[in-house]
Amino acid sequence: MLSRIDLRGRVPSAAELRATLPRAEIDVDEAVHQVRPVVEAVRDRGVDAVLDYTEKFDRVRPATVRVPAAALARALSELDAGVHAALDESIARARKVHADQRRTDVTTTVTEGGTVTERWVPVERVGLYAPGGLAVYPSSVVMNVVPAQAAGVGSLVLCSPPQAEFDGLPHPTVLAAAALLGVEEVWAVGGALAVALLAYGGTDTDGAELAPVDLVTGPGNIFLTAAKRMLRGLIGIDAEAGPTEIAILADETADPAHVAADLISQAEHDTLAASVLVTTSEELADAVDAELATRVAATKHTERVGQALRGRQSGTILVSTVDDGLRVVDAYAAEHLEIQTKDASAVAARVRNAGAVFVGPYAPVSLGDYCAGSNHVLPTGGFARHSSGLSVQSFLRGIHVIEYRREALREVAGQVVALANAEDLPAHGEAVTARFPEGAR
Ligand code: HSO
Ligand code: ZN
Repeated sequence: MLSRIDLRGRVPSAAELRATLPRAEIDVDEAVHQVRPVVEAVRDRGVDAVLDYTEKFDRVRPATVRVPAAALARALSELDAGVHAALDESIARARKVHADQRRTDVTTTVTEGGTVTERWVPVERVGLYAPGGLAVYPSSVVMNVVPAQAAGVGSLVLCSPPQAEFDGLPHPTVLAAAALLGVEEVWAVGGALAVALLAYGGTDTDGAELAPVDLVTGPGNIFLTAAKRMLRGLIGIDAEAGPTEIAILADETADPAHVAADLISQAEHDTLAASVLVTTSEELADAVDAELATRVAATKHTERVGQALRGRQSGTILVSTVDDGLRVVDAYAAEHLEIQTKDASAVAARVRNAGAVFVGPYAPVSLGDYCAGSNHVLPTGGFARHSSGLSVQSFLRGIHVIEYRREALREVAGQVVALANAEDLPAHGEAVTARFPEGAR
């Protein structure tokens, strides 16, 4: 089922690996082209444009874009008891982990009377996005809201696409998750429209105001990503999210049934989702293929999963050693990386590039999707080489606060002047010497 690349006996360079490894080609710039008129319409005509396009894209025209408080309360009261309990657990675990991520301010005494403090300040107003589309994502509400709240963000607004079958409200489980987390401001708007409305703000049909936000986070389709890329600067954004990816580094000790089940679990998201197995064992690769054949036929979303696994973005890579496998997974920089080898912890400790690492036989990616306590909004498309997943840090800015007394400034006045003159910016130096009319030394 999975295509194969045999790298045994040779270890390509990182650059060569990047070119060889399977990966979906996603053209966000082309999508920017397509969303530009949509974003500009929202900038110019606000909620009217949102509603016109929503009617076209989502086949529904909500009476108001802002979700009424009563709808949130109703969604929570009607939430299935089992799902309610599961969301409670997911929220509690995520809160536990994210509370520990809070940064403390650090003051460094550089010289007597001269200090620099790094002060961590939450972003003031944040827009969070939970996608609709092929699935429903209350878990993404949790993964966005929990770190923002733990960071101390004062003003949070959640957007999720309106659903025709729910009278233009977002999915009730998404609303219930928002209510459970204490989010009161929810707007029924999806994709590029949501990003544009969050960036520019707008006035609802009943006069309710959506104040523009400073930062937008959360995964979505390529059009949402394109709008984020287009509006970056006016707003901050998290790492661009493409189709989901799982890579598994496995040796002969891995259980092929587990490996196959995990590869399928993420293929279930999207026909463009990537499932990549990197293994030292040809026997394991064969056994995983056999498992996939029966499991894909038996799973609910057979079509979608089959397409994702057969797509050019998925495949098996055979390597000679676990060391070579590490080189491969580092070059790939997966959103999710599972380590299913002997001494999995030691192998995992050597990974350099991954959005999140799942260690050993009992940490499948779907644990992290819902209930590990970790965040599931993670960098895809190789962005893990330079970006992190969502965390409390995503919602904070570090402000340097500089406090120098007179003598501390005098001490370094000559150096400031020397550097200012070296840059041919003498007025910079004069701003210091002006404070010492008697001469700096
Ligand atoms: N695996 C997805 C998150 C998710 N899975 C939500 C299920 N629901 C991207 O990390
Ligand atoms: Zn998932």
